[in-house]
Amino acid sequence: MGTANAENVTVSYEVPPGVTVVSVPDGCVYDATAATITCAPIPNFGRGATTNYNFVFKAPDTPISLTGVARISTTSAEPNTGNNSAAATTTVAIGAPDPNPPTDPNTGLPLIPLIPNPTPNPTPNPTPLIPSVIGTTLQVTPPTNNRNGTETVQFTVTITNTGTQPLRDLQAIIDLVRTFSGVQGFVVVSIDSSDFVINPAFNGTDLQNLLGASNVLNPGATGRITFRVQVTPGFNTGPYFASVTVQGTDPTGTVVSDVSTDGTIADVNGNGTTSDDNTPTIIQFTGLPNIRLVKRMTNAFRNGVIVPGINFNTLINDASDVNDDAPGWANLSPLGLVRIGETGLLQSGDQLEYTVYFLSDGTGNADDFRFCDPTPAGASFLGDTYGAGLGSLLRLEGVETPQTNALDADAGRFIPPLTPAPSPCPSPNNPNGAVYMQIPRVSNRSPNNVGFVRFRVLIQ
Ligand SMILES: [Ca+2]
Ligand SMILES: [Ca+2]
Ligand SMILES: [Ca+2]
Ligand SMILES: [Ca+2]
Repeated sequence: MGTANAENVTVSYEVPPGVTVVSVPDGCVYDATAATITCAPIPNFGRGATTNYNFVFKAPDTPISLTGVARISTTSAEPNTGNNSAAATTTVAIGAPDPNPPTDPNTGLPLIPLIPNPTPNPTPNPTPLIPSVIGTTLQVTPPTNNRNGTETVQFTVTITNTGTQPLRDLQAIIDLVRTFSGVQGFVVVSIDSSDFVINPAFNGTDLQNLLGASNVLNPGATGRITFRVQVTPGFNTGPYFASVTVQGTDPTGTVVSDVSTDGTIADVNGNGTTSDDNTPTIIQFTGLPNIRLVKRMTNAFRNGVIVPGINFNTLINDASDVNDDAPGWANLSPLGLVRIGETGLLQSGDQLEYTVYFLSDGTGNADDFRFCDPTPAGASFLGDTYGAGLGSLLRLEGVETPQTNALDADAGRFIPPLTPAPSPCPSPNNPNGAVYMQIPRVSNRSPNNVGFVRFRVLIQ
């Protein structure tokens, strides 16, 4: 660190994966998300001076090699800034025989020194280290779909002091940018608590503290914070994973913290500590469905053979229709004719094949997809085109399946003329009959977001 005093000396420690942080000394804060402990800067650190920090960790039950990295840096203004930071790596083999392991006198837990110090430290540690005494849970409601591209999700944070001492400077922190990485946008619309002073400026982005200053949580007490976020998920409907980090300071100055776990019980596994119950809370948006239909004539038959002179293998972009040239048709071109121009090409007794293409291109799946196509006047539905009693063909998720005309287990049916036809059929009187499909879900994800319904009519 050079020859002069060092200013603003900052110490941080990268916690090894797998361990549970039990406590950190006064002035240091554990960020569970970053798995890093950061201590308050020392304004002026004299040349030749030493200090040490003790962190208490609980090792996993199974043998493991734990590697932690301590870093120290200074912002001193001096010519040679290349020596203003340093790092030290320590590796501890958990489970290896150690005849004389260093332990904390209060907790009996092993101590991991921040910086290996070959000389005995003459200064006794003045701060007794105590186990964590805070626990938190996070619940969310299923998002409310506002049907305008946004969905509102309500979070409830519950914080409990399970220890025997009051916790001051209580805080709860959530990074919504990280939580909702991938959405088009979000905005915090409310934050409330009947137990704590909240931070009304909380926005989840640059202001991530849910609580205001000077909140105290007494031993055995529980408090809640509720906030609502309006999210514009776009096509990334989730799942998303949310966690809140809470912390408080006990009367000795020790900062204790906990990462939330899903649900309402902070110590899910009932082992007396909350630091090993950190299951993220899952948020799944639904998005908005959107369906496009394009109907085309795709073949014509006379006496069992194709009527010559008509090219159905054509892709037509109807200028009056915005649906037939949507980008989602890339996986299934809606080939066929909108109209047959030359009169006399088709005649009474010919069979005309229709194909109604469908595309699901909303931000959410199209659930309970219902399709109705009434038979046009001057024509009659042919009920055995794809086999006896199989009058229509459904292409769904790349598979073409003939559909029975009956109302049964498959998706399709033919509703005979003058039999009442349900929505979305335009006329309940159903004068000429109608092809009807009911599909539980049409995915909005390629390639399963396209398909068609095909059938033939007899020209009268
Ligand atoms: Ca926890
Ligand atoms: Ca536990
Ligand atoms: Ca068009
Ligand atoms: Ca059927």
